[in-house]
Amino acid sequence: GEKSGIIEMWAKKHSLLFTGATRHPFILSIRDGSVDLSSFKRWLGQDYVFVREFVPFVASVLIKASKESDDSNDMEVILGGLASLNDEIAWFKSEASKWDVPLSNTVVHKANQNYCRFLENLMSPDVDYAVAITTFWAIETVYQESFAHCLEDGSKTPPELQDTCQRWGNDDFGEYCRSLQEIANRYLEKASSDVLTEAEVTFLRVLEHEIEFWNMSRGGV
Ligand code: HMH
Repeated sequence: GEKSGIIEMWAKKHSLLFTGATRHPFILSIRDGSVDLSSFKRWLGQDYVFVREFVPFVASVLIKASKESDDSNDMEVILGGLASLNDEIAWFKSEASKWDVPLSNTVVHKANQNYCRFLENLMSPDVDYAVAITTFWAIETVYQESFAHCLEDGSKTPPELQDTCQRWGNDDFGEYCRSLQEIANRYLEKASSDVLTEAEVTFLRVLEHEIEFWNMSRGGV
């Protein structure tokens, strides 16, 4: 059966916040079909900005992996993640033109700015690989679990939003998230207690930023 690692333990320990990020009212509104399309468009424009900031963060994780990793397959997993971000940026451009969402001169909302600043701080070479890979896992997993929920049997996701949900909710993306989880667990297991504390706190910060991002998309401040 599945071996339970530190990541699974933290997800259980902080299940209230984890569920807050992966079952947010914005996601539930996509799933039940009641989503306000102006909210969806706001999310689309803001997430494009976020993803462009996410690329250098993932590149910094790749650099850490290349220096510290004892398993050459880690690099392939992260490199695959970077490659799919290349597709993702192209997808955002075509999706935005479909929805008439301008991608230039986007006013970046406060929650998005805060999230991007948080990522920027984590790009420092001083940040431990275990912390960085845990962060990367958490960011991808929130989207995977959120959008997969909108594709489950019984969901009433509007057809025009299916493609968005598929992008992060598909099984291959789920498999990729499990690979990141396996890498994170492996490094957390050999981390010092200080690094473990830092990784756990950073995981919680990701969940909070994700909730704020959904709140912003839904039309909060
Ligand atoms: C805010 N979190 C946010 N945007 C994303 N695209 C992802 C996670 C997953 O890549």
